[in-house]
Order: sequence, then C-alpha cells, then structure tokens
Amino acid sequence: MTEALNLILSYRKNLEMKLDPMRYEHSLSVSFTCINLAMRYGYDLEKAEVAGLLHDCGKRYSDDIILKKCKKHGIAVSPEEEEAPAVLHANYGTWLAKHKYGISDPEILSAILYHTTGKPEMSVLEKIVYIADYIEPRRNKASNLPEIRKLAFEDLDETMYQILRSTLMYLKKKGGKLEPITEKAYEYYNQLHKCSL
Ligand code: DGI
Ligand code: FE
Ligand code: FE
Repeated sequence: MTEALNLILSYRKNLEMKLDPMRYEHSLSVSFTCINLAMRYGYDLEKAEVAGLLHDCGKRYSDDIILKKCKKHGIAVSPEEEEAPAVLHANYGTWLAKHKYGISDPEILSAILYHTTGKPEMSVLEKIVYIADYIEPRRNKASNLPEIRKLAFEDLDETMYQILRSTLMYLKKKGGKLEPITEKAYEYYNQLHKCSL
C-alpha cells in the first residue's frame, strides 16, 4: 500500500471515531466528489481527496464548545464569527488539520478554512471543496441541486456564484447574520457572473 493511501485510511479511521455517523458519511461523500471535480479540472487528486475528507473535521462538537476550543487554542475569532458560530467549525477544523492530522499544505488548509464562507478570488482547490460540500450525493437540501451539480462540471466560477446566491437568500430568510467575507465572496462572483453575460 502506498504511503498516501495509508494516510487517507488513517484519517478516515480517526474521523469515523470522532464524527457522528452522518457527518462521517458526508465527509466521505465530499471527498469522492472533490476527486471527481479534480479529475474534471486537472487538479491533484490526492490533495482534493484529503481536503474533502477533512473539511468538516472541526464539526465534532456543538457550536458553543467549538467557540470555547477556539479560545483555548488561540484560534482567531472575529466578533462577527462569534455571532455566527455556524462558521466556526471551519476555523477550528483548520487548526485540527494542522495540529492533529499533520497537514502542512497551505492549499489544503486554506480550502478547509474557507469551505463555509467562501471568499473572493478562490483557488481551484478552495472552489472544489466549497462546491463539493454543496453538491455531494447525500445532500438534498437545495431545490436547484440537479442544475448546480451539472454546472459544477462546466464552470467553477459560475457555480460559486449560484451557490453563494442561494446561501445568501437562505440566510436572509432564516435571519442568520452574514459574515462580511461571505458577502464579499458573493459580490466578487456576482461581478464575474455579470461579465460573462
Ligand atoms: O458543515 P456543513 O453543514 O457541511 O456545511 P457548511 O460548512 O457550508 O456550513 C453550512 C452552514 O453555514 C449553512 O447553514 C450556511 C452557513 N453559513 C455560510 N455562510 C454563513 C453561514 N452562516 C452564517 N450565519 N453566516 C455566514 O456568512
Ligand atoms: Fe462545514
Ligand atoms: Fe460539509
């Protein structure tokens, strides 16, 4: 067995112990979806697999405990993030990936960090993980998923725009507080969308 596969199997074993069964299943599903997108866009398959697998490794506790863990480990939490704790598992997960899973690749760490909010000018791997998180086969929340799934294999930036638009509408309806970076991400991909019309 190759060293890379050994590592992946050890990450899976760990995640299976730490995450609830549905979250583990989602992590596997995101990981495989990342591989598919990496094949389509010519990105490193192994890095995509690892980033997808670990993207929610921070989601092992409730939001208030994750906030406490962030403070304990000196992980930066902005006042906005404190008010929107659903996004904090990304910060905590990045810390875990680095310190507990031994990930040092900055592209993988950054893909985990921005997988919930997105950001302007995302790298290919950041977009792959963000999109895979939304379209993976076990997800069935959004009504426009069949179209988004098809689009994901055609145009990453337009897919980012469509997902960010849906997320913003969902959060506005729910009354959730928007992270400034989520808003900036939307503005950026909206601009690209308009230019492509
Ligand atoms: O961890 P997952 O459930 O797989 O998915 P995720 O990491 O994308 O987190 C999903 C939640 O995060 C979803 O309910 C939308 C929410 N979210 C994304 N951007 C923001 C946000 N929530 C708030 N309050 N503010 C944001 O800017
Ligand atoms: Fe997440
Ligand atoms: Fe996820």
